[in-house]
Amino acid sequence: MNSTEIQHLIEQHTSDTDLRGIANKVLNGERINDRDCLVLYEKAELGFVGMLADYVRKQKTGDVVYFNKNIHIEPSNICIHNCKFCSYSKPQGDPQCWELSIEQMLAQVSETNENSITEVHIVGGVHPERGVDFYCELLSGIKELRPAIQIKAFTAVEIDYMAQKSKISFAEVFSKLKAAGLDAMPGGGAEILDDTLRQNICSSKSNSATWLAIHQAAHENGIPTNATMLYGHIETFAQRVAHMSKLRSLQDKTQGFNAFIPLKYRKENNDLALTEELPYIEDLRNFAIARLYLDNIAHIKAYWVMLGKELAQISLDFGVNDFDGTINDSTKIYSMAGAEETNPTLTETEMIALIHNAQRTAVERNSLYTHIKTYPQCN
Ligand code: V47
Ligand code: SF4
Repeated sequence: MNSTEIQHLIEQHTSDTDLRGIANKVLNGERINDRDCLVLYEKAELGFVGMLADYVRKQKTGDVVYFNKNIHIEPSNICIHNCKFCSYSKPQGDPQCWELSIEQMLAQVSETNENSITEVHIVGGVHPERGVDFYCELLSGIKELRPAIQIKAFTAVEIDYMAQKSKISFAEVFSKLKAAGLDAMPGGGAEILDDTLRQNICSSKSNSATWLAIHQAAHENGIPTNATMLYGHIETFAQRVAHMSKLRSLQDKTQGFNAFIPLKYRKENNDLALTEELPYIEDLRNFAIARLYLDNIAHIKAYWVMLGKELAQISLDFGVNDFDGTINDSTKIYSMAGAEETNPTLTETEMIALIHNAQRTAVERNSLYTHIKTYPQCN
């Protein structure tokens, strides 16, 4: 639909003046403010935000849906923190904990066929005995084995611990990791950037200002990053808006965020012990509202492993333009929390079919969003 058709529909079906005003802003290419965003969360129906988000997505990135070919390496699930929503971390000595040696992790990379992946994604628990030198050895080992592979690694929480353990600044941590082969950073550890809420759900880990300072330092040192938002637990709509507002302000300064990734809280095996998960309609509304508010972040990513393939495919009509990677059954973070995909893997052909079946063009990208190959739909 073009903007005139959308305008016409809204005039016919929406009497709420706040919602009409927000739609006008979006269709005129104006930025919506925090109050507008809260109004959308509180009042807007899925069809309303979906139609607008689809329009904005088309303007920004056209019909392209990005994916990449990657594996995840999870070095250890031993963690000094004890976040209530985490189903993954275990204390040292627990029968369910693991810690992989550098040799074991390099073997995971060697097992992939040459040229079958372009990215290794590395995230794990904050292991008390592992610091920046250990991780530098891992990164340089991967680059020695496969120089063309890009490495997207470490949440801000892991970077915070590396800096504390070695008593160096975030910039110094990035300089070492970059020299060893770090290309980009994932968006984990953000949860909700509200310190009162963090005290309740993840009290010991990096606070909001630290998370933001680490991403700013990454951007200033030439490392692009992603940003996540863990939603659907005990946060309010206002806290979601404030979270995205902090990300939007930082992005105005640095332009260093590549993608925003809403992560739906999954309830199995964790101490938050909520009995309900959000209905799908709320996941879709959340994607759409994020697309409307985060006007300066190019990509909205649906992490299909957590959402399931079908919901991820539907999300393409609600502002999403990125599907993350093929993953190859290499992550446990979500399966342990009750995610849809218990053995997540998609072949390249399946990924392309998922995108084509949603009438979109599939584009393989690398970690920095450089196009590798376009797969147009064959009608
Ligand atoms: O920070 C932990 C989340 C994150 C649960 O940047 C949970 O490309 C839902 O950040 N229910 C780590 N979520 C994973 C992550 C990520 C994943 C994929 C791609 C990228 C990227 C980043 O997982 C944590 C936390 O927010 N998480 N427990 C749970 N029960
Ligand atoms: Fe540790 Fe991350 Fe789990 Fe928190 S979410 S306990 S930081 S692994």
